[in-house]
Amino acid sequence: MITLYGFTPAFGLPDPSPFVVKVATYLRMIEVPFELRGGNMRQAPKGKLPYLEDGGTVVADSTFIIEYLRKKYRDLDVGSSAHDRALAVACKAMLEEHFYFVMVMQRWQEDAGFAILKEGFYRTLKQSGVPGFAVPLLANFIRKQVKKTLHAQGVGRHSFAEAEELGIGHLEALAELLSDKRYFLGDTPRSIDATVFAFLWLIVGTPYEGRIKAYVQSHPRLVAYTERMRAQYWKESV
Ligand SMILES: N[C@@H](CCC(=O)N[C@@H](CS)C(=O)NCC(=O)O)C(=O)O
Repeated sequence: MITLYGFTPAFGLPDPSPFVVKVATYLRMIEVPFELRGGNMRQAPKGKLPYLEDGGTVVADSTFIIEYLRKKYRDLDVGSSAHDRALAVACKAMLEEHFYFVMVMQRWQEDAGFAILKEGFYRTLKQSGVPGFAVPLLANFIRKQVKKTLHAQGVGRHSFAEAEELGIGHLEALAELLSDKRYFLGDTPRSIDATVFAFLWLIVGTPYEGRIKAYVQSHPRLVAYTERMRAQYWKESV
């Protein structure tokens, strides 16, 4: 049985990380059974979650995990055109390497976002054996580290209003590319749908309010796509 190591379920979603939800969704799309477990970042081969264990094989990073699953189990991209593949690569990079950091900024750097994140994060730290008195200290230390990462990446140097503006630009592009198609690339579900869906689900399904969420909610195509994917692959959450 495959084990996917992520964080812990939050806000009625299987995981608060888009990368974990993406892999879990791909596994559901190809109908391969797996167990989703809380992982330890210190044991993660690349110090990040998710990673996956399949028999003796350990694969880290959601992109390499999906590559592995495509090769070993089922490749949802068979038969897609070179143009569609290029579109998928561009869209994935936009969401994972740019938009993601706007989400991180909202959750970790913004006080309102951190107040929401803190509750689940404290619980996770306690469950992993951190003594009660040290939990807020460690949480603040990690928050500082995340802020440093955001600064180094660049998005953390903007005001949050500017970052939201960038994020909305990404979502506008996404809505335009999705258009009124059933799946991101047409009538057939492809691996890129796991990424697109994971990000949209986390935006609409978590209590981080603001212009990003309002933008998605005001776009019937984005909402309908998210609901469709959820009804198809995460029935129990509907
Ligand atoms: N490129 C990685 C990104 C995964 C990632 O950024 N995971 C975050 C949680 S959403 C993490 O584990 N961060 C811990 C850290 O940066 O120390 C993937 O696709 O799996």
